Parts: sequence; C-alpha cells; structure tokens
Amino acid sequence: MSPRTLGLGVVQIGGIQPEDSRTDVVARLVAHLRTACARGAEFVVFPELTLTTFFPRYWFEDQGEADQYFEREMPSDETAPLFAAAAELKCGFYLGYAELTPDGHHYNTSILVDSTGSITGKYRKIHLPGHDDNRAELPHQHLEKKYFEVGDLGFGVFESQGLKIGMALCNDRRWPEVYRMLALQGADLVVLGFNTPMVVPGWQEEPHTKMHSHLLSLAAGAYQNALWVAAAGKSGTEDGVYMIGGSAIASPSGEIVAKAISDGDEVLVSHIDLDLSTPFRESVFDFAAHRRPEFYSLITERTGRGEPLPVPGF
Ligand code: CDT
Repeated sequence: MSPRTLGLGVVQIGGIQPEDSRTDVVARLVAHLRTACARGAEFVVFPELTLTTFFPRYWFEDQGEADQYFEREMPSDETAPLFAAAAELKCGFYLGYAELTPDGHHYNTSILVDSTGSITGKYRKIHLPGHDDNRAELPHQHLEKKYFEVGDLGFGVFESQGLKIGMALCNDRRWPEVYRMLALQGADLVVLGFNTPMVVPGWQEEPHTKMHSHLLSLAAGAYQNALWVAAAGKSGTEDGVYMIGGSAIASPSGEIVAKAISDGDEVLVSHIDLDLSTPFRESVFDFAAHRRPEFYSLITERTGRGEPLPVPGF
C-alpha cells in the first residue's frame, strides 16, 4: 500500500494593523497560498481571526463598532479571491475569522475549504479566554468573552480532500480533551489558528515559557492521540502588542517537524506521511484495546462504593 502523503502548508502572518484593509489582507493570503502551493502544498492553514487585527484587545462601548471586524458572509466580495485561488491552485485551506450570523450571533469561527474552493467544515471556538469587563487600566485587554459566544457546533471532524480533519482555535490547543474528542472521531489531522500575546495581563506565565507551553501543547496533543497537528499564528507586533508566533507542525511521534523561525510572515510546507499514525494507533494508543473510559470516573471516596459516575462527552 502506498503511503498517504499530504503537502501541508502553515502560513504565519506578521502583525495585521488596524488600518490594513480586508482586501489587502486577502491579497497577502493569496500570495502566500501561491508560494505554499508552488512548494507542493495541497492544504494550507491560516491563523485565528486572520482577516483583521486581534480586535478583542480593544474595549468598544457600542457593539456596532466591534461589528466592523466581523464577517456577515463567507465568502464575501472581499474574501472571494482566496476561494478562487484555492480552486485555481487545487489547494484547500483553513481560515479563522470573526463570524456574525444573520440572526445576530457572534462567534470566533474557522472553516475548512477544499481544493475546489467549497466550504466543507465549520468550527466555532469553545474555549474563549480572557474577560468580558472593561479593564481600562491594562495596557491591552483580552475581551474574547465579551465579543464572542461559546461555539455551538462541538468539536467536529470533517472529510475533506480525502482526509479526516478536526478543527480547533487557539486556546483550545491547551486542553487535552479537544484532541481526544477529535481523535475519537478518527481525525488524521487537527488544524488550528492562534493569536498568543507575549504578555497577557493576569496570566502568570513567564515570557520565556510561552513558546515552550505552546509547542508542548501541540506535541502532546499529537502524540497522545496519534495524529498530526498543524498550527498557524499571528506573530510580531500588532498595534503595539507582541504576538509569539512559533507556527508549527507536530507529528504523531510528538515531534515538532516544522516551525517558523521568524516573527513575520512565513510559509512552512511539510510533506507529511498520514500513515505515521498507524503504528501508534496499533500499539501504545490502540484506543479499543487499552482505553478504559468505564473506569475513569470511579471515585470511591465520593460514592463510598466505587460506582462509576457519568463523564459527559467521553
Ligand atoms: N486567542 C487566544 O485564545 N489566546 C490565548 C491567550 C490569551 S489568554 C487571555 C492562548 O491560549 O494563546
């Protein structure tokens, strides 16, 4: 049997400034898609909230002002060139953006687009970090809880371009159950975009460990679930706030096989062997043979009898 390979691109985007127009950003993404495809990419991952600056750092009294950062349709006139380029190049992509639905709901969303330029999957971010109150004393805020509702689509795996692709967004990558939910649905590959500021007021993590915990999350998710993980971030200074970057690809062996080395726009392409999952899924992480979810909730101290308690979602 020939190996199942994929030309996998990850596009890191240096800061997007408040004055950058959607049209300019989309032209930048199309150029990077062309570069990735010229290097053999068949599928490319773009960051979270790719089309605008990371606006949850701003407090807007009026939601109408924040709505300028949201997309009401996808594709729109402004984003259509990216979909056309995907179809022309026969190269699918993952894209994160802020979604405003026709009935007025706000989500931090990502989509999968296949090599014909058609949308094949959608995810709305579930782990929304930060706060929803005005902390005007801070140098910058993290208001995802103010501007977005918790996603209502669950953690889905989608068939696209002959692969099973699971989606997540940014802070989701730090939660082990996200990868496990996707692995239990048979994902070959988990894709995610991120925006991680180097300094988050109130987040007690030393700056030098930020990159480590980011890469650790990707590598652990990949290894413990025997799948590939590809993560694309914003990087560099965005409206005065430094984002960590470190866009990367992690293999089922838990190794970081590609990583951005700059804090600007950077295109990574790896030719990955999807079947590298198989030896892990047939041995140490053979879920059917070795997982014991029926025992995970045996909390003898609580019931006194060792009875299983229900564990939602697993
Ligand atoms: N965008 C996003 O989810 N960022 C978070 C950092 C902010 S926490 C207030 C992350 O986990 O990278």
